Amino acid sequence: MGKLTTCINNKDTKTNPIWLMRQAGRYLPEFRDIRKKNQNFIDLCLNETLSSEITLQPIRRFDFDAAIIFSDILIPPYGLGQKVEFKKNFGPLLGDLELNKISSIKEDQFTNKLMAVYNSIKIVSQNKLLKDKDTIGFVGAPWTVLVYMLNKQSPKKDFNISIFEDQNQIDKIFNILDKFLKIHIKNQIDNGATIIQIFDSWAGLVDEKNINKYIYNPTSSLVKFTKSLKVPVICFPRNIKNYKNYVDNVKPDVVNIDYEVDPRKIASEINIPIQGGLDPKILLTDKEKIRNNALNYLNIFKDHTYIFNLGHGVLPETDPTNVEYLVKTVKEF
Ligand code: 1CP
Repeated sequence: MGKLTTCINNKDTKTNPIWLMRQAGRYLPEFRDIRKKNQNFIDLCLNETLSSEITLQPIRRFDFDAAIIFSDILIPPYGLGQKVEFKKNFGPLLGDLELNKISSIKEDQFTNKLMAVYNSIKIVSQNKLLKDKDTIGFVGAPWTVLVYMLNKQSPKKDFNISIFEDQNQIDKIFNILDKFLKIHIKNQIDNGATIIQIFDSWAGLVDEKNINKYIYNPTSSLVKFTKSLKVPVICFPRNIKNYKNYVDNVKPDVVNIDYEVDPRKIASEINIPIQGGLDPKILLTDKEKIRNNALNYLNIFKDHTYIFNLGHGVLPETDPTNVEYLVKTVKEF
C-alpha cells in the first residue's frame, strides 16, 4: 500500500502526497526519445515493455508518491472495436461508431485486446521503485468517453450537439460503457492498481437539467463498483459547475478540482479528501511563483486530507527542473 491510500484511508491531514496528472509525457526528454521511435500512440500504449518504462520515468526522476499507468481514456473504445488514432498536431481521431459491432464484443475479446495494459500495470506495481507507492489505474467517465466516441474528435476543436438527439442510441452506449469500463477497472485492480481515477474531462459541457442522466448516475455506478473492490476512487469532473453537489451525488473517496474553481470555497464546503487545483501554467513561470502558488493550496487545505496535484495535466512545454522544484516545495511543507 502506498502513501496516497494510507492517507485516504486514515483521513490523514498531516502528510501531502504528490503526483501530477500527465506526469509521464511530452515534457520529459526521455519520453520524447521513446515517442520519436514509436509514431503509433496506441501501439505504444499496448507495448508493455515501453509503457511500463514510460510510467516509471517520472518516478525515477522526481520520486512522486504514485505512478499513473501510461495509457489513455480512449483505449476502451479501441478495445470495443472502434477505430482510434492519434494524429500529430491534431489529437485523437476516431472512426464511425458502429453500435452493432461494439454491442457484440465479448468480455474475453475486450480483455485480450487490452492485455498489454494490464501486463504493464503488473510490471510497474511489482517494480522496487514502487515500494510504498501507489499504482493508479484509470478510466474516462462514461460521459467523456461517449463524447469522444460520438464526436470522433476533441470537443475542443468542434462539438456537434446534434449527435445527442438520438436518446435511444445514447442509452445503449451508456449501457455498453457501464459494463466494459467496469471490466477495465477490475482488470487494472487485479493486476496491481491500488487506486482508480475517473477522468470526466468534459463534465463542464453538461447543463444542470441533464447532469443526473449524463454525469451523476453513470459515474456513481463506476464509483460504487470500485468501492466494492475495496480500492479508493478519485473523481475529476473538470470544470463542473458545482463540486459540492457532485460529491454529494457521486460519493467518490477523493475529488480532484480544476484550477478555475476557488479552493477556499471548496475547503469550506467539502469534507472528503481533496486532490489537485494548481494551474499547470504556473509551472511555466519561475521558482518564486511556483513556491507561492503551491504554498497557497497547501495552506488552504491544511486541515483537509490533501493530495497535491494540478488542476489539469502537465503542459508539454514545462521545464522538468520546475517540476523538481515543485516536488521539493511540497515535500518540505
Ligand atoms: O505523444 C503524444 O502525442 C500523445 C499525447 C498523449 C499522452 C501522453 C495522449 C493523447 N494521451 C497521453 C497519456 C494519457 N492520457 C495519460 C497517461 C498517464 C499520465 O497522466 O501521465 C492519461 C491519464 C490520459 C488521460 C486522458 N486522455 C484524458 C483525461 C485527462 C485530460 O487530459 O483531460 C483525456 C481527455 C484524454 C484524451 C487524449 N489523449 C491524448 C490527447 C492529446 C487527449 C486530449 C484531447 C483533447 O484535448 O480533447
